[in-house]
Amino acid sequence: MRDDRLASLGCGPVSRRRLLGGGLALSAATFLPACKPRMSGLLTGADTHPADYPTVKAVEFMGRYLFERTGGRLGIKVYAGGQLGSETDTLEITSFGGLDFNRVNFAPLNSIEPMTLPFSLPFVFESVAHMRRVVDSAVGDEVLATLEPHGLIGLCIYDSGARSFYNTRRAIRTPDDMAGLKLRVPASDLYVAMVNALGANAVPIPFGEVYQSLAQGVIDGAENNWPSFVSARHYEVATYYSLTEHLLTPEALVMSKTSWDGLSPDDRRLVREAAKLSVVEMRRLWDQRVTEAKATIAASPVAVNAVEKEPFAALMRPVWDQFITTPAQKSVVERILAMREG
Ligand code: GTR
Repeated sequence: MRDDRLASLGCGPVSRRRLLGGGLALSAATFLPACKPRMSGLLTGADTHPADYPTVKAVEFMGRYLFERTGGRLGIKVYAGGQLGSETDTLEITSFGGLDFNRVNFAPLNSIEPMTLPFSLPFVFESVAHMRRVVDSAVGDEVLATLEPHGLIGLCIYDSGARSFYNTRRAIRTPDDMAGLKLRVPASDLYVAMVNALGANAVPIPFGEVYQSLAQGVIDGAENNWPSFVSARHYEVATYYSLTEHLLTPEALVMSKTSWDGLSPDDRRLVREAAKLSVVEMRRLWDQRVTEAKATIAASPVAVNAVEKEPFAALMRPVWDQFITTPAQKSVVERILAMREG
């Protein structure tokens, strides 16, 4: 993150060595912010998506709600478009209190907390309705609560539709078509295993670097939902979109525990209330956005093809056993499956 942006967040750079010397284990960032807690005023948020994306709009909706309810004492400024760094980096910054809010996919949370893995399993959700039923149940709250020891307060869960594979080379109809393709995945060992299980080569790359990597031929493809495929302009270079719909993993809005601890009990209740209401707004915007993204693709040169999902599911199934190992994880998976209709 650029120093002037850190400064605007009230942060000064601290060297990795100093933090490690203080006994903190860091993974990605060389410089992390040392920030003053902002208990009131304009709270900050990060999102990898552009300013008009439903997740950004939903958090801004939340900010307006807080602003109105507190007579202007609290508000939220979202730094959109990945301008503060990758989701992995901004999560680290959030957990140290350098950012107040962060909207991320569950994928980068997988490496932080194993209890988030059940939501990222391939073909675990049978439909968007099933995913919404699960995240709206106690399971959603329980999984969000597991983030607290990592310095993150899980506030709510947003939709992310279905992720499918797209690439620059050929239509994917059967797993054989995946052979040898270099496919970008988010920073999650589960995603790497899932894509490699299909015979492709998984390449973890931050979302913000995917367009360039596709355009330069560093990778052949990636996987994502309709809105991301369009808004990140990946469809301009990857002209085969194959409807594997292997993941219906949702996304999370988290708050820094440092910032949370600085709020009064009334403000905490208000933040939770605002987050809950933002889910309703997000789903409305999301459904619209999926329709718009599909229309954009229909009017583009992208070839979309249907896929028989069973052979993909069968090859990906072993990653369930590889990543779901503890009784607590198994119980969440069982409860997710029990909420299926089919
Ligand atoms: C999107 C998601 C982002 C990010 C991205 C990715 O669907 O909304 O948060 O995780 O996928 O693939 O990195």
